[in-house]
Amino acid sequence: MNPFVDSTDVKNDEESLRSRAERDGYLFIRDFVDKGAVLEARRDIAGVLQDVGWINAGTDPLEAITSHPPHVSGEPEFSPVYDKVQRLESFHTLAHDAAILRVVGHLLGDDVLLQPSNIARFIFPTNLEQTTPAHQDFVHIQGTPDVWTAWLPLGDCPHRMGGLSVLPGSHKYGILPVSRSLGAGGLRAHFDKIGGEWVSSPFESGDILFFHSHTVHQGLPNLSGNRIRLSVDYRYQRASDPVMDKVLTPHQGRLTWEEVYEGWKSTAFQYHWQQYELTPVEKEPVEVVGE
Ligand SMILES: O=C(O)CCC(=O)C(=O)O
Repeated sequence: MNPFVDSTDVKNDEESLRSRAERDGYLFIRDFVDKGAVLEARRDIAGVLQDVGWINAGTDPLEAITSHPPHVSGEPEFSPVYDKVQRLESFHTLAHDAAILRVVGHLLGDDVLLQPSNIARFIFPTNLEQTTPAHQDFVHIQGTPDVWTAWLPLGDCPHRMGGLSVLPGSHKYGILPVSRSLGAGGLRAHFDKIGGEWVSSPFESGDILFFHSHTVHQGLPNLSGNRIRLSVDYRYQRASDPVMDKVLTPHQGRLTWEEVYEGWKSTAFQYHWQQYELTPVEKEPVEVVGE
């Protein structure tokens, strides 16, 4: 697979970042996010996964070695574990990384809202048919098309661990039809009318991928054999644009923010969206091909 266009050389050049984002629908920047904060989130999430036996006992949790049967989002066993991760301060704090906010500020202007519903992923190295299908985030998050997702692995993510790939320029084709699929989100975009080649690159800790809500992207299979891939995805939009009400709750909607914030050391980022007068909108039904 061809590599991402690497925008590390223009990471401080607002004009170039905007024109590349407009041209390709994504930006890939190396060595960008505070690695200490990435490591802290990895350590905390891996700690939760080792406590529940998903990462092997007696191994270094940071290695995320597993011989546990795979779990995927949506299964009853997954939810309580996911909710423990949703309570982690380090996981939510990373979304406020100053470098990330600078780039999304360049792309969106100065009233940037981090959608509170931050997402963590733990992708097992088995049941590869559950790899995230090609999709556009807008179908799931709605509100406004002007949303940029920041996807970053928590730690190195060489090709054998998969990662994320994008179809460059695909954000210019509007919303594509979808049908049911396995994998995160459960909907696969029909992107056949879009030409071009998928791109991806191995990630190292601190590297980041930004993409537009209409950009078609997909997970790559975790072929590592015995390691869980840990990643996070955070979404940013203008506070003055409509925001879908569901993204204002903790992801998957089971916890309250009071429960999430219990035991946090700092209040600095709690209820951060309440500084804005938001315009929440309800989710529109999604039309699914074949139903
Ligand atoms: O990490 C994954 O497998 C999927 C991530 C994704 O699709 C997203 O961030 O929108």
